[in-house]
Order: sequence, then C-alpha cells, then structure tokens
Amino acid sequence: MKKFWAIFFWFWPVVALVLCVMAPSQGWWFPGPPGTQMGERIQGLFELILGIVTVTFIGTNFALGWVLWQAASKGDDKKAFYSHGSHSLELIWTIVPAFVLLFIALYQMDVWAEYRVQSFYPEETKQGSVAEFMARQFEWRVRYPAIGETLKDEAQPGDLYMVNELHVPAGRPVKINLRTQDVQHAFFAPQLRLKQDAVPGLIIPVWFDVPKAGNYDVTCAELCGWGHYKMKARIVVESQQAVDAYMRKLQEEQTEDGFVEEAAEEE
Ligand SMILES: [Cu+2]
Repeated sequence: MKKFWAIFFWFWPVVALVLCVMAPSQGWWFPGPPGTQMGERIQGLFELILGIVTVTFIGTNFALGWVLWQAASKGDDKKAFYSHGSHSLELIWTIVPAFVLLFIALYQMDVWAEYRVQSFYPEETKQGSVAEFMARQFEWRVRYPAIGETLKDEAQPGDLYMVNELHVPAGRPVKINLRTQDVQHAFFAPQLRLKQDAVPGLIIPVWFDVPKAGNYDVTCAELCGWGHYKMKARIVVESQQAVDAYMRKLQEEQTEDGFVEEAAEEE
C-alpha cells in the first residue's frame, strides 16, 4: 500500500501516452482533415507541441513516481532525507525549458508571420477585405460592400448584410475584417484550424484560402455571455459565379424595393 502513490503517478503517464498516440489517428482532436494549407501547418505545430508536452508530462511523472517508490522502499527505521535545493538542478530545469520554448518560438515563426503579419499575407488579400465579420452578443453580422465597391471601415449606404453566413469564393485567398460590437469574442473555424480573438476597438484582418467548396463552421471561442453557445455561423465556400449570384440576390433583396422600376415601365 505504501507504493500506491508511486504506481498512481506512473499510471497517468501511461494513459497519456496511449491517448496521445491514439488521438490523431482516431480523429479526436479535430473535425476532419484541415481544410486549408495553412490549417495543415497549424495542425503540424499543434502536434509538435502536443508531442513535447506529452514527453514532459511522462518524464516529470515518472520522476515523481520514482522518488515515491524509493521512499516507500526504505525501511521504517531509515530517517527522512532533507534537501535544501540544488544549484545544478535549478539550472537544468530552467535552461532546458527555456531552450524548448525558444525552439518553438523560432520554429513557428514563418507560420505566425504568414498568418498574422500583414506584409506576409498572400498578394490577393492586399486589395482589401471581402467582408466585415462583426461579432456581437450573440451572433455574427456579415457586411459586404455593394457590388463593385470596396469595403470601408464605416458602414456605407449600399452595403449588403447577412447574419451568421459568409459566402466566399473557393480556391483563392480571401480576407475578412474581424470586429466586435460589444465584448470580446473569438472567431473559431475548426475545420480551417483558424482562431482569432475579436477585440473591442480593433479591426483584425483574418485570411484563409479554402480550395474545396463546402460549408465550414464558425463558432465563438470566447465565453462572451449567456448566449455564447448560440454564436454559430458558417462559411459557405463556393465558385466565384455562385458568390456573384448570391451577392446579386442580396442586393436585390436589400436595396431594391421594385416600386420605382415598375412605375417607370408603365410610362
Ligand atoms: Cu461570443
């Protein structure tokens, strides 16, 4: 029974290792394969960090179990051993994690730059954003510029609106302006492996390039109030023609009342 705690701390790393090996192959981490190239690279980073964390967890828990096992194996007549710290141990467990963190920081730099630093964004996104994606309690408001116009930060009279649905063309990089009207929210598109906070007062550009047409989920990943769970939207990725047709339909529904045209025809 004295060795129970040693076995206890050895048991969990074994569980962690089994789960860590099974999770990627069983699809427990992500809903399906990454929908974008950038998503693939982000998932690669995720798996690398998962590996490092797993090795660290197993190492520290085995060390802990070993200390407990040693202590439990001693006879009752043996006195406890007190330690007042060790300089070399302190150095090792400061320098090793520092190097691991430094390695991760350098290794992820190009993904970070392409994902976050605007001068590294794909050329196609530099002409402007296709839409504004405005979070608010508790929905996503999409604002497109009028057909043929470019998106302005301030709402324009001809702008087109939709709630919880964004249409973008497949096979080319598109950029949206992420904003929030009230509290902090987070744009999370799990299939695209994209996550970005929406921060009050900021316009944050987010770009993605989805090669395959289809519907991609968006949820809010920041607990933003009682209706947080309702903030579900979707990105509809389709051909450029389908996007154009969709925009024409929005324009018809939202800016033309039909009255003036009919009156003009009668004359
Ligand atoms: Cu939210």
